[in-house]
Amino acid sequence: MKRIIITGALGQIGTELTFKLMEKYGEENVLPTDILESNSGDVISKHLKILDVRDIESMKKIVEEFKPDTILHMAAILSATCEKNPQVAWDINMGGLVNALEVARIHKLKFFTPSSIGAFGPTTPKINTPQSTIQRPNTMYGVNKVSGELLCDYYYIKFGVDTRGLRFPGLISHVKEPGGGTTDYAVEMYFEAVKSGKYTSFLDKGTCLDMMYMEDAIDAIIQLMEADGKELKNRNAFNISAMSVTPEMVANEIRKHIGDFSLYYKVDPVRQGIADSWPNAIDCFEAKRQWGFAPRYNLELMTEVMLEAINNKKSLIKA
Ligand code: VAH
Repeated sequence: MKRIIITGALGQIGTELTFKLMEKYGEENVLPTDILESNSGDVISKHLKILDVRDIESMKKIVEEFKPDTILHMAAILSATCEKNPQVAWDINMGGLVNALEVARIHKLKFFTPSSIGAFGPTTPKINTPQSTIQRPNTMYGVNKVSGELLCDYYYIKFGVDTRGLRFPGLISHVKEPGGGTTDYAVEMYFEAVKSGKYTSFLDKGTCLDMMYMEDAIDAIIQLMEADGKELKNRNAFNISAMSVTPEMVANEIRKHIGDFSLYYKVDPVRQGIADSWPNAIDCFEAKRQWGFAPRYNLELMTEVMLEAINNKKSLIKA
């Protein structure tokens, strides 16, 4: 990768990914795009171009002007929001993906888009979920992710587009909070622990899901995209995860820093249903073997970093 265009650059992953890529490849070689505007005054807002990924003509025009060698297609609607309006979700998630793949094909771009543990369903083995296994998700988000994985593999086989993808677990970040996800409870818990010392989880006690700190997710994207394509036996998409946690495990780790933190439960049946259809702990052997995936953050270190960063934000706001 030398010159990169990103869609969904204002999203939870897109934001930190854009900052990291600008640092690594140079501000002038990274073009952030998003359907939203930004007046944050940061380096993303300085370079941001407005792009609705359903508008292929605008996408083509931006690519023709910027001349990237890579497109990182991050624009998507997350799991819980997809269930609120599945038809719009299909339109954005799949319409946007087809457009990005077509632009990659026409302009011979290297291509990345995220998949998710959401690409698995209730009949998928829940423990040590294999790289290749049953994928019958019963959510619109999962249908989008499985269809997306198949479409990206098709563009590689049929047109030779260098497509690559990662099945992300729940991603925990403090730079940009997520929106509309099922795993968002974990991020909310950290922020509420600092803000009020208590949190009411919309997922039930004992709900075990794969999670990862955002820095590991960003590093994994760059590592996969810089890997030698000839060594990849899989492409769309690799299982990756750093930990399998329940709400009470996160709360117990928070209590090592905020002793009187209280966790309550008010289960949201929609998001509980989504979470129950996902695996508990996926197997990441192929990512480790084929391109050296090696997450650095476990629950203990992630909690330390999250609480420190949120506390710093809080003191900055107070100052
Ligand atoms: C979601 N954060 O909750 C996303 C992710 C594995 C979860 O795909 O929809």
